[in-house]
Amino acid sequence: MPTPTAHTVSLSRYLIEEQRAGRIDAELRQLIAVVARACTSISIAVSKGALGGVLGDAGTGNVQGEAQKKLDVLSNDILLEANAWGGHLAACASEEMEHSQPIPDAYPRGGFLLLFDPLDGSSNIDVNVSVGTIFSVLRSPEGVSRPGDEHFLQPGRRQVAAGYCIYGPSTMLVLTTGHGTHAFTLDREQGAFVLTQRDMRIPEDTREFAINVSNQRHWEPAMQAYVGDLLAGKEGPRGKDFNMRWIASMVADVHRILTRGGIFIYPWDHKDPGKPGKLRLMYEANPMGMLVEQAGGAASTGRESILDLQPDHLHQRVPVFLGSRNEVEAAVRYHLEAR
Ligand code: AHM
Ligand code: MG
Repeated sequence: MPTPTAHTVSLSRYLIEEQRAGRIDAELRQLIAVVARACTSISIAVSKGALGGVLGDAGTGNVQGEAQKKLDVLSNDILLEANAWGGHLAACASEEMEHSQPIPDAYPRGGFLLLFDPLDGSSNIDVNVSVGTIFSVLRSPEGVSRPGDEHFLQPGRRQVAAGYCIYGPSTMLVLTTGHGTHAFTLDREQGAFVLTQRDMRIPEDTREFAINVSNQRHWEPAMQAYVGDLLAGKEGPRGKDFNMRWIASMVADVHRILTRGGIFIYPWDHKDPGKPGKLRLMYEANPMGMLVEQAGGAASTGRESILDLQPDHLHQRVPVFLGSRNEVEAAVRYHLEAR
């Protein structure tokens, strides 16, 4: 038998080998395979664009009062349908639904809970910029036969798997089950994801940051000071020039950071004091935090580790600082010293 090269390991083979090594069980393997299949369907819909009649607004709003795109609704439906009947899940929760949904009584319920942002960055769809699906997997608490919202409220540290699928020039699935972060590229002819990067590593230092600077006047003083020092470049206290990138699609910004380093920031601001940040803990910050930590990076609220937060509700928002470890630690220092 030929020895497998990196590009001959399909996602199915990778998952079976992980199961054989005792790192995942058959149910989790099946769950990840089903999510990957749903992402392949979403990728097909996204790539059809105007030809598929899928662009534009759905004419509805989600639980957070945000206008939904047709593709938000379609992606949510694809993920729900794909995961309903396999017997591996107990319940699903989505950024697009007010409450979690237990698996219908008609099907067997499994031991896991799945959370997802079906199409993150969807404001970018109509301008043909990369978007993606983000997902997080938790264990369903023992002895609970029909999980409700409260059973999802577990710290990110308890995730057993997390990942995203980016719909860009190529479609890629980036996955962790707690043993490194690995990237798979969709081979459209074969209809299969193929391992193209094992063990992604984020450089500890960086000269690149990602933030929506249009919110600067709403930031707290520690943020003003931190970004001010980045912008001061070589002549400032950091002693080096920084480059800036902002795609406004978290999956695309995080993918760049997993590929070449950087820091991604969506801080708290007082534009809308009722909202502690824009990004959602359960669907965005936790899964991205796990992927980044598994690649050697760090993920913080600016004051504490994201993965250690005890969630208090399903759609909770948090400030997010993630990426190159030393840069995240530098940003955290500005916040802690300002106390
Ligand atoms: P969404 O889940 O409604 O798409 O919002 C999340 C997105 C992230 O992908 C991105 O980082 C951020 O919102 C961009 O925000 P802004 O438009 O303020 O730059
Ligand atoms: Mg989102």
